[in-house]
Parts: sequence; C-alpha cells; structure tokens
Amino acid sequence: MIGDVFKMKKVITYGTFDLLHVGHINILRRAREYGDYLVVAISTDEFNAIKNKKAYYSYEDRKVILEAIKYVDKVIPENNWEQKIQDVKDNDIDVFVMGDDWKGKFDFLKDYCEVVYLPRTEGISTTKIKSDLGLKGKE
Ligand code: C2G
Repeated sequence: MIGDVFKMKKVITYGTFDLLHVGHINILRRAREYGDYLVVAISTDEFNAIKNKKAYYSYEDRKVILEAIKYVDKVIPENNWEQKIQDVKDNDIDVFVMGDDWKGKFDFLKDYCEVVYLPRTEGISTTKIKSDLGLKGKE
C-alpha cells in the first residue's frame, strides 16, 4: 500500500572470526538470511585476552576481512560481555544469532530481540587449523 514503511529486519552476531573458514562463512550466511542487514561484533584483541583467546590476525585485520564478506553489512567492536543489550538497542536489532555451542548463554536477550542458535559446522575450527599446521600452543 502507498505509504507503507518498509522496516529493515536487522540481525547481529558476535565472534572472534580468526583465520576465517567455512564455519564462519556458514554462520554469517545463515544469520544474514534471518533479515535484510547483518551487524557483526568482532572481539577486540583486548576482549580476546579476557576470553583467553589469542587471535592470529589483529582486530583491524579481522575487521577488514569481515567487511569484505557479502553477507556482512556493518562491523562493530566487541569489547566486553556486557554490551549486547546496548548493541541490540543502538543498532535496532530484531534477531540475535549465534552458533549452538553458545546455546542458552544469551537467552537474556529474548526480552529485546529474537534469539537464534544455529548448528555449528562440523570438522572445522580455528583451533583445528592451528593444530593441523603444528602451531598448537604457539602464539
Ligand atoms: N562457528 C560455527 N562453526 C564452526 C566454528 C565457529 O558455526 N565450525 C560459529 C560459532 O558458533 C560462532 C561464530 O562462528 O557463532 C564465531 O566463532 P568464534 O570466532 O570462535 O567466536 P567465539 O570465540 O565463539 O566468540 O560474545 C560471543 C563471543 O564473542 C563468541
């Protein structure tokens, strides 16, 4: 109808996204399919230290890589565990999507948006890549 206002359905997801692999691409593609616009909050190097993760690529490089993916519309920094509710509000998010290794962990967001946990892609992980390359435990 004339005058109908089209509201973009906005999706958000979070992660480190180091050493990009098909598991990351699969979650980003499926997350984007829940709406029209995907925001990705990438863990900063400082937050990774809190998560006891050491990314091979810096935050800046991981941001450039994610911004080059056609499913990704906007990249923001993830600085802490506490920012998700504010991120949902600030970015007018309708759907929060994470891999199901996080199932249940972010259900508090159900007061603010839809919460979806999707099956992880089997057989691939950044840890596996490092281990297969004999880099396990090395920086
Ligand atoms: N993932 C996946 N399949 C894999 C590997 C990862 O679906 N084989 C998904 C994870 O479930 C997550 C996303 O890809 O939804 C990013 O994974 P990581 O970079 O490992 O992110 P993580 O360390 O889980 O950080 O606040 C939330 C945290 O920042 C999530």
